[in-house]
Amino acid sequence: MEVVRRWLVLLSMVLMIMQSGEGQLLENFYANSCPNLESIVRQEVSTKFTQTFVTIPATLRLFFHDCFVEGCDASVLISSSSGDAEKDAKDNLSLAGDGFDTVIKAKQAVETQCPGVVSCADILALAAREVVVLAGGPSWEVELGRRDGLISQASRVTGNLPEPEFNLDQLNTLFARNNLTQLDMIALSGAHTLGFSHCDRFSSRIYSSSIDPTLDSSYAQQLMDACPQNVDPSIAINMDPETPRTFDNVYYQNLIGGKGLFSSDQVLNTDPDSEPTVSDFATNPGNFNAAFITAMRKLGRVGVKTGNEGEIRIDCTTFNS
Ligand code: HEM
Ligand SMILES: *[C@@H]1O[C@H](CO)[C@@H](O)[C@H](O)[C@H]1NC(C)=O
Ligand SMILES: CC(=O)N[C@H]1CO[C@H](CO)[C@@H](O)[C@@H]1O
Repeated sequence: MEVVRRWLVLLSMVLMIMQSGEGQLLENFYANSCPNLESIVRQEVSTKFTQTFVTIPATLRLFFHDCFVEGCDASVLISSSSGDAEKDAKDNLSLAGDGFDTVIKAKQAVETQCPGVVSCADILALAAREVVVLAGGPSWEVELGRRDGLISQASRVTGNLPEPEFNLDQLNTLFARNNLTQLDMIALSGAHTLGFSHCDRFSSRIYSSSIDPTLDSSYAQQLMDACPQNVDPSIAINMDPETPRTFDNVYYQNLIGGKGLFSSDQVLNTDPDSEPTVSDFATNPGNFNAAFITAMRKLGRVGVKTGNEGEIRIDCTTFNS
């Protein structure tokens, strides 16, 4: 019996090592090492939110940009004195500073209780969940155990983020590279139910030789009023014209009404391949929420570093050494 018992102990140890070696994320990763982690992050995010609503869209978008460049490893948070880190890339110019500030503050609060234990990448993943909940969206369990990356370069952003002019094939190709399906991509695009866009990101739809025919005409007029030609480039408008501060499925209803702000939004309804999903999400908020949760958890697995890869950054904006 003793021999069998020893074998079982050995076997379970081997299985544990194999599991950690496989780079699996776990929901209870910090259960022993930082048991109050989730409540600390929740507290810091809600404090930041009482200061500015921008906390919500800025943090959600920051998570997406982090994951699509080098994987979800907080590479987007690095500051470089020479201005060539990931966040300095052209595609990142419009990332709102409040998303960075949210993660930096939450990390500082976490460090006081669990120094050197929790990655910035995990704090960003938790903060992204918190802001969705604060906006009235669904909640979910966040998988944890990511390590912070050691590379952050503006030049490595090129080609890894979607452009607002993308068609369905281009969107699907880019998301597939990140192990995300068309269904995931349509659900994640629902994040555009929140937040702001600068006028230049869609002005070609209203100021070319003809107005984009997939735009509802009164919405097109509204966009021209808000964004006259040669407008101050810092002007930004709501991406969801109906319920801009609520995480809901109105984004999909807008698409059906010709009120998708970017071509990459509107195409989800005009392309017959994706239209049935838009129609489903527009009428069944529960289906949208479930698909969004699945997709956010999958997004959170993209390119993650685990085990002894990368590092646990002390200051989210700089590499440890
Ligand atoms: C499907 C392809 C996507 C494209 C082409 C796209 C493009 C854009 C663009 C051009 C902006 C406006 C930025 C500005 O002018 O300030 C924006 C904003 C935003 N995007 Fe996306 N995006 C996509 C997917 C996503 C995903 C997957 C998420 C998150 C899950 C996301 C979250 C956001 C949020 C929350 C904002 C508002 C940011 C703010 O108010 O600070 N986007 N997106
Ligand atoms: C996609 O999934 C495969 C199989 O699990 C994995 O090896 C690969 O690293 C993943 N790609 C990304 C970008 O996460
Ligand atoms: C939020 C943030 O840090 N955005 C930066 C993106 O990159 C430009 C160019 O370096 C900076 O000016 C922004 O501050």
